Amino acid sequence: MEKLKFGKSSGFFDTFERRPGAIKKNMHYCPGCGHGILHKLLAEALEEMDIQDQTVLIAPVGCSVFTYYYFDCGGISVPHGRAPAVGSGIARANPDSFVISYQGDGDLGAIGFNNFIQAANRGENMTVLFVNNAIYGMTGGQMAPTTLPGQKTMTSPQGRDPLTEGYPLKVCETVAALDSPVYVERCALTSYKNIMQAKKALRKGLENLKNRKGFSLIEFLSGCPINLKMTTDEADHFIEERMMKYFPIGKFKDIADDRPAISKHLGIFEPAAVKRILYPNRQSSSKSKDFRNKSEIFTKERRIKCAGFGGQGILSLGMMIANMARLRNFNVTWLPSYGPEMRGGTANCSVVLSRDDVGSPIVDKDTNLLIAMNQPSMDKFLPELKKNGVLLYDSSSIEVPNCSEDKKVFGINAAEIAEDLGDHRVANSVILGALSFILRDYFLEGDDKADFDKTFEEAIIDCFANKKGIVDLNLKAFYKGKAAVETCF
Ligand SMILES: Cc1ncc(C[n+]2csc(CCOP(=O)(O)OP(=O)(O)O)c2C)c(N)n1
Ligand code: SF4
Ligand SMILES: [Mg+2]
Repeated sequence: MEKLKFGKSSGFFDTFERRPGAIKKNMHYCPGCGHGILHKLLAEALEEMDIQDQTVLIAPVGCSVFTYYYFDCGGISVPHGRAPAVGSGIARANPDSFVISYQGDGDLGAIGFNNFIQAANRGENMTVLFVNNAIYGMTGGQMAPTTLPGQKTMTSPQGRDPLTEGYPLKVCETVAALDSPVYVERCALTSYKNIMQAKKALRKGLENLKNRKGFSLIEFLSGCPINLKMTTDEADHFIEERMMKYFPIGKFKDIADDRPAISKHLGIFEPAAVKRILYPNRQSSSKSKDFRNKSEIFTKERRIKCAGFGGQGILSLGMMIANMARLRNFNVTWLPSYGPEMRGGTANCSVVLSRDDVGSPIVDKDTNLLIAMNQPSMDKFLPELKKNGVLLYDSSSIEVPNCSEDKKVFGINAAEIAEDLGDHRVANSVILGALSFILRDYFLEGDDKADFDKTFEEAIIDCFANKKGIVDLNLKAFYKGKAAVETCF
């Protein structure tokens, strides 16, 4: 008899501090969502098998993208469909780790199918947890590779027509036909009996990881009541009466006991060469390693957020600022955010520079400098600007912000200046020019005033080192930006 548990498993964090906003105790899943049930099973298994410290849980895009909010184990978020590729790297570079790839049907069956099937065929030491809810949940209910014939979705309003869209992808059946995988089972997250079977299958998949048996796949037929426009009971009924007919539950393959523990060849691994490629030593040409800018402003950690639309060069803008800091011997982090949740919206990056170690690369409150290049970014990030913080924005497209007196606010028509220079993509360098002027006039002291123009120039040249053709245009944009802001203030 299974022991009933009411407490929260220590496979989860006590409170979900990584979750933004005020709610720190509950998950973000809708009522009746299969992800919530599977999360509970997984957290309990991690705790009971005592494998939290070695487990790396990889979550790509989909409703389960935020697993790192919840599980107290290693976690990596990866681009859509790429978990089996990243997992292969981890499993090979660190064979002591237990790699779990947690994927939805859109992620695994559509954009990521080749990554998935190749990892299965190579027999990587990983266990894939495949949540099949027959729909793209996160994006609002589009047809997935596993959507049933006749099933209505946003993108199949007349019902999936197999003659046009093909038949649903039978993932377990396909993987079971390969030689490498050792364990393949399909379960359903519906009745108590089915959930207990899912629990057993999950344990088996994790045991296989522990024993290095290679590739295991467990599929979980799962409810997405909100997108199916059903109650939770109706969604369970849909799984049991319709999905299970097409996707029968049961074990498709279990040959783990007959397989020896695998040991993959590591290949030639030269840590020094990897370091050289990833972190080329680009020391400042004009300053020694001991050089320190003396201005007061640099005595504290500085937290910068650059934000705008994708395609506006936001990430390069942050990179240029980070480079500038590196060239003057600051410790610096640059963290891009592409917004996995949806297309469009804001792209942003966080830059933190400090003379001491940087504690966290995330800038989500207490921003010292906000550079906003579109209205949504301004609306979203202005509340995070600290007292006495500096706001620099592109006045070509953003309304004059309504912010408290304690902020220093600078607007520059960066997009228009960039257009006049013949390339809208250099608006980021125009902004950088404005920033250089603002720093020099308001925050730098003594020799630093002259040094900083030089630093910005070096940073631009460094940033575009591989695209020499556009260095001159960006330098021109930089000086235009500087001149423009000089005449305004
Ligand atoms: C490269 C890329 N393409 C498309 C998207 C949009 N997108 C986000 S989630 C998703 C589908 C997720 O469906 P599924 O894997 O079934 O997960 P579920 O939310 O149903 O659990 C898509 C297409 C994206 N974020 N990135
Ligand atoms: S949209 Fe569907 S898959 Fe996503 S959390 Fe809600 S029920 Fe779960
Ligand atoms: Mg799905």
